[in-house]
Amino acid sequence: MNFEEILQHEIRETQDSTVRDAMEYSLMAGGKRIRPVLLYEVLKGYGIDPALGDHFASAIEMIHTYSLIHDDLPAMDNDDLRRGKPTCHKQFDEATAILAGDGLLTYAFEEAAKTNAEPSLVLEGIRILSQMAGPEGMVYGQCLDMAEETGRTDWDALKKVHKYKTGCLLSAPLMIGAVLSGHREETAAWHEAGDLIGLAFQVQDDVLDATKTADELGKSNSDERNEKVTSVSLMGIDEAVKTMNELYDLAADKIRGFRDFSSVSLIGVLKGIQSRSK
Ligand code: GRG
Repeated sequence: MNFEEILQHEIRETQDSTVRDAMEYSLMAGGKRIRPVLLYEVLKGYGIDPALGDHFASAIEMIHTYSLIHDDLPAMDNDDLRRGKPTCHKQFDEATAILAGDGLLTYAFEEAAKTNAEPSLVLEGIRILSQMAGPEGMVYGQCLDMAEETGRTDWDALKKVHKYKTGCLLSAPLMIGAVLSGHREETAAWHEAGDLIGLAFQVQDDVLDATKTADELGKSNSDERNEKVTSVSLMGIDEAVKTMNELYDLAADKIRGFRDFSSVSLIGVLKGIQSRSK
């Protein structure tokens, strides 16, 4: 089964319900699957069969999708368009979208626990996933972003928001890949690589938001509507593009430095992300 088939199969294991329809609707709406790809690439780089990461890759994509569903809700960014389709609460209703997010978040941990590896490695992977997604990670970033005083005031504050809100869930697959490959001692360094990728990815998102239409991106630009400070509004488009490229280069340098790791393929993927158009 390819990754799309795995995701669809796993979500259909849950009870037949409107919430399952909503989870499946958002999960299978055509995301770029960057986080799963990062996990598979770390396993491959360490010479491990990527199939070992199937359940964690699915879990991370479920958590990512939950975060998008909840972020789009009227109480948060109030967006109508996601992955080129009506957002979950527009397609279904608000209560169903809240439950779909809750369902994806919870089911993700059952999914991760199915991993057929040494139990202590699976447990450490689950701990990392929880830490990166929860109130020490992505949820903290979202909280910083929502608060006037801790939100996007200047570049340092913006970097902090992105480190948690975006970086943590991009670090998780890298760190979990290292753990499942038996390189637990490298998780802190992979976290640093993920932070760099996260910041680069977010600056790139700001550049794309400033230069492309909602139709081209398949999502609405709520930062502009909500008058949020972004890297482009702070430093201008040319400087933002320069910063983004520098950050991707720093991430690639960091990845080249890992011992016993064949970095060519992951760096190729990183170059692909750097040249993305949505
Ligand atoms: C609701 C707890 C909670 C957190 C929400 C993910 C998030 C935090 C907010 C979404 C808005 C945003 C700009 C997040 C930054 C991360 C980001 C750029 C997400 C989009 O990721 P892609 O481009 O999306 O990988 P696809 O659709 O391709 O999977």
